[in-house]
Amino acid sequence: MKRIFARAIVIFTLILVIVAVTILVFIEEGPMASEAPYYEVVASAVWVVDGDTIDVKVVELTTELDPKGEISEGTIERIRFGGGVDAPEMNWSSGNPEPGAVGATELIENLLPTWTMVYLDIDNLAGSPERPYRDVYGRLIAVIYVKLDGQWVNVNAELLRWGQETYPDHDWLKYTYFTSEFDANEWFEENYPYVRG
Ligand SMILES: [Ca+2]
Ligand SMILES: [Ca+2]
Repeated sequence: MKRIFARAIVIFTLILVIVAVTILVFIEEGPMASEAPYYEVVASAVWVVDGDTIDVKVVELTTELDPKGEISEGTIERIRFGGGVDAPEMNWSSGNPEPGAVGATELIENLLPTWTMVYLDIDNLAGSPERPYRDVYGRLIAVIYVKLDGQWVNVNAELLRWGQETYPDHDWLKYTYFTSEFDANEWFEENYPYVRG
């Protein structure tokens, strides 16, 4: 009787271990994890300029890009968030930021501490044939992805969602009239994978 009891405990323990391991594996690889998004440039975050602009150091081009875009490894680039999104202005010179500007900047700083690896989907429709991918200030237009605890996150979408929720008076989609590869409306679709819950 004692031996049967001991054997039952062993089997029960084994089952517990198997269940625990299964749960752990599921948490690691489970529904939280998402497939890598498409991107063309891997870079390292250097500096957050404001809620919709960051500086990065280009690490690697993962695909061939138009040489007229002049994106090359090892250079510092200023990235303007694509998809028509806009964060309020910091107004550095007057020291009088618009409502939501400081919060937006802090949101991006928290998502992208210096040297965070970022993955850029460059806006292939931005700029001109002579000077593709860039706006009139020479900034690259892109969607910025970052991997947070195994979850791929679209930083542009995070900014937009946070902004519309927290500062609804600001026009967070001010620049959708620009020709763009990206449609920010897709980032609000129910099954859109690259946003946090
Ligand atoms: Ca802005
Ligand atoms: Ca692209």
